Amino acid sequence: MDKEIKKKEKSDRHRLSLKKLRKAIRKAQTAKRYEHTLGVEYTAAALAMRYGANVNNALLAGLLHDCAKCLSDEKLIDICEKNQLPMTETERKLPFLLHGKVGGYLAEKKYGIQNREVIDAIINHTTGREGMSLLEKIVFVADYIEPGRSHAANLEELRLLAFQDIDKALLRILEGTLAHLKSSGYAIDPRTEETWKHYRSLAERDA
Ligand code: DGI
Ligand code: FE
Ligand code: FE
Repeated sequence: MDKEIKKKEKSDRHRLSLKKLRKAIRKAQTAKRYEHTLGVEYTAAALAMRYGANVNNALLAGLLHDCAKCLSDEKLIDICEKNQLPMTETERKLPFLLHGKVGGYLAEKKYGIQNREVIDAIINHTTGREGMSLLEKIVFVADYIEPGRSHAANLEELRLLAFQDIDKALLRILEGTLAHLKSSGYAIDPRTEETWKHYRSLAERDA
């Protein structure tokens, strides 16, 4: 078969599977959450174009990042216990923090994702982690700046910064999130704090 036709068929298959996945995710989420999901999907793709990451992986990770967000606390804990996914103390206290980890698990087992980078971007999208890949940073930032978000602090500035310097945007989002969590008295997952310290020290080193 002609090489070009083969290539086209391959990309069409991919588009079809994105379409099917969207349908499945729409069923698994509330209307509002699904709207946020599409916002993250397209924003992640735009950031991938800007920074030279794989656009299809960005679409997939954006689409699936909150695939476990609409599960109850009990269900999140149950999935972790039944599948030997380790839980931290903070996660037991605040089970919503598990939706990344469980989301990564479901992306692989339920939605058939095999790409490790995509799965990691889903797992780490709430707390971040030290040494994030470009795709992980993209999903983390897209989650915060997508067009449907309206209550986050300094959104306009951060939306611009995200397309100028993704590391600076990442650090600013972490700073803002931690300040908000601390002032509201919420429990903080050690990973959120570690991510912030790691990227702050990198920024200081580069200054
Ligand atoms: O699922 P989304 O709402 O789209 O976004 P997300 O997965 O980034 O979750 C956002 C919330 O998670 C946001 O309100 C900040 C919060 N968060 C992030 N790290 C921590 C945290 N909440 C607590 N209590 N502790 C953390 O360490
Ligand atoms: Fe989330
Ligand atoms: Fe989200």
